[in-house]
Amino acid sequence: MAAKIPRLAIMGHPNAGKSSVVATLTENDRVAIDKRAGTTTESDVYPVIIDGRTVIEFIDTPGFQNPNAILEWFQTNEEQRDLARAFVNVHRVNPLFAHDCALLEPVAEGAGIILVVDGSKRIKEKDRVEIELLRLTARPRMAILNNLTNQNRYMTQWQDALSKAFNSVREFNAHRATYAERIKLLNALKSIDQRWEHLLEDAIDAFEMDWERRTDQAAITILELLREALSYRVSRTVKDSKLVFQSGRDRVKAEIMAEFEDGLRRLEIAAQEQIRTHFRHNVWNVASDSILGQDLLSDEVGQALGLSRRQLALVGMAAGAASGVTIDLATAGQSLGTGALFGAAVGGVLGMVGGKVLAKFNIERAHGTHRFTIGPVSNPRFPFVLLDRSILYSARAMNWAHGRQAAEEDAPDKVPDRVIRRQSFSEELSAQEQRELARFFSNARHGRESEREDVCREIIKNVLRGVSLSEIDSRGNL
Ligand SMILES: Nc1nc2c(ncn2[C@@H]2O[C@H](COP(=O)(O)OP(=O)(O)OP(=O)(O)O)[C@@H](O)[C@H]2O)c(=O)[nH]1
Ligand SMILES: [Mg+2]
Repeated sequence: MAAKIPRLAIMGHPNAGKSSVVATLTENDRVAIDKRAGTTTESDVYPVIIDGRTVIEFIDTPGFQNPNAILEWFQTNEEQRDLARAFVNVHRVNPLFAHDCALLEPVAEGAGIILVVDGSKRIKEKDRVEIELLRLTARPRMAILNNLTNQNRYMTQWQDALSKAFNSVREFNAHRATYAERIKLLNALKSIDQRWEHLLEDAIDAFEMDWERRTDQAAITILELLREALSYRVSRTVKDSKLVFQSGRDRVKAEIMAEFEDGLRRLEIAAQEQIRTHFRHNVWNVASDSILGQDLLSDEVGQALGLSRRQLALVGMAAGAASGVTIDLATAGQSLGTGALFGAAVGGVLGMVGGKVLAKFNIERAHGTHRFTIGPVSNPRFPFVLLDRSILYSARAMNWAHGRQAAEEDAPDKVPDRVIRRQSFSEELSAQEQRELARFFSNARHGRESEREDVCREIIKNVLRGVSLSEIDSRGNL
């Protein structure tokens, strides 16, 4: 019985990457994938559900075990109208054919076919057998060249062999495919069966709207993170008796500083988890040499991200002049009222971003106590660094194929993991956009609502749209 929504059975050799293709297309990184052949032993349906509605279904199947036997049966029964169904009907009770029946079952029930082949290997006789038997099913069918080892030598041969037997042949790399490439594949599926055209258009529309919504959610998450991080403070009241010696004061300050920094780190991690959830990632593997793997408050991160000194100064002056608000961008952090603390107790490195202090201490005295408060962040670079890192993280979440799971590979990354960029994301913004953000940062520091917050959200959203759709070169640069 033909299903109301497009259903596609993913078929091919054991270990061709079928489950990886399913995982990537359905954005499900919990599909079982393994380097050993024979991982998938039963067919499993993976629906794509958007707004509670299933828009397309992919069926992961085990690999072919004896395609020769199936092909032989097909060839001797060619007069049958529906070979897949006839085969399953005849062999269902025969345990010797249990595997083949499990494999052909979804096709027997009307699913279209996506054949996955490893285009980096030479075509063998067995492949030709599979290609021919799938042709004989007469189902709408597409072939996917999943280039497992980046070996292009045999690609033309594959194209030739496949194009004779399939309605469409496409290259699709389960480990590298981006959102844009997934959409392209869905578009190509339209051509393999006209009856699906409208349904697939609906599905693609749903995908695109969902992506737009997720991009929006990510922008909101980033804006919220910036607001929380910039208004964050830590206070502690300490009895005067504990502060008699300078060492006691230094220790208290160092503890509060550490708590403050940890708080900022935790805010970032919480936001990252949200972003990861927006893009449905559960398995995560950030390379240790990635900017994302390093401490938010480290020199490396501070140097790699954020605005240059010059841009920062311009933004600070312009934002102050334009809004009538005195923004402490240019001068903040230079007033090292707590120089002794940073020099002696904390080692002069912690709490610095771009060579400037992260936040200032405020000390109030009353009734035999000192009340220490640190925050909000006064460092002018910090918000831009945090923004850039959030965008970097989002770019990775958006572009990391689910089928790749946590695989470690030597092949160049298509996701910005080890970004080698001439400019950071925030440096690429227009001066006007930088000023809008600077104003938002300044308001956040003072706990004020920003009137033009939606403008900032749109700025961030635009950057995210760019990193999601842009072609990424082979060095992994956006
Ligand atoms: N480098 C690379 N490896 C891939 C790609 N696609 C799949 N693999 C790897 O190939 C191996 C097999 O992938 P699976 O998706 O489990 O293959 P399968 O066809 O479902 O295998 P069975 O279920 O055993 O038939 C895994 O180690 C994958 O990580 C790819 O595009 N690039
Ligand atoms: Mg599998």
